[in-house]
Amino acid sequence: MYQKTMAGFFAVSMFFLYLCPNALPAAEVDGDGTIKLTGNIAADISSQVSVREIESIGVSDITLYDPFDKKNTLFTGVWMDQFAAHFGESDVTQITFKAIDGYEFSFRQADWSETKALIATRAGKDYIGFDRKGPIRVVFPVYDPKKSKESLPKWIWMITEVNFR
Ligand SMILES: Nc1nc2c(c(=O)[nH]1)N[C@H]1C(S)=C(S)[C@@H](COP(=O)(O)O)O[C@H]1N2
Ligand SMILES: [Mo]
Repeated sequence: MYQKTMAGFFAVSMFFLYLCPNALPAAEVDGDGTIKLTGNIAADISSQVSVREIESIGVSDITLYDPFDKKNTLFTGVWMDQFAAHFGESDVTQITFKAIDGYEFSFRQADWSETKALIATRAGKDYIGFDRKGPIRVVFPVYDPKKSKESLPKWIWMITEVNFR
């Protein structure tokens, strides 16, 4: 009887979660997740860097419009130009971000020196897991919906590797 009740409870719970997956809280993550750095990385930098180490170069808190969530969100992260200067060799002209789903996006030096791009390590003050487009993602303080076709592909998320050239 007890077992039958428990099995029934389990089945109902699973069905509920199937109907509303958002009832599950987002996975808890800390800043210990690591990103692989490849290519022309600076001499004193190791090929595996944690999200916390990325933040150690100095973070900014920026509230910006997230065109995917369609709402304003507080992001914390480092500016791409500072990221390039710290982790890349001094003559780096291109940075390629690679995501866990195989998506890649390359930025040229003009992209990060002329346009402000934030490498976000947190959203709403919390570290972000893959389920929230982390562990790091690229976001932009200025979003122009009229130029969405060129700009949206730059919003790469679920980044696991950064290559410097
Ligand atoms: N990791 C990852 N980031 C990504 C993508 C992706 O497939 N994977 N797609 C890019 C592209 S081409 C666009 S237009 C936007 C929006 O993708 P979506 O319309 O599939 O949500 O996210 C960008 N960032
Ligand atoms: Mo796209």
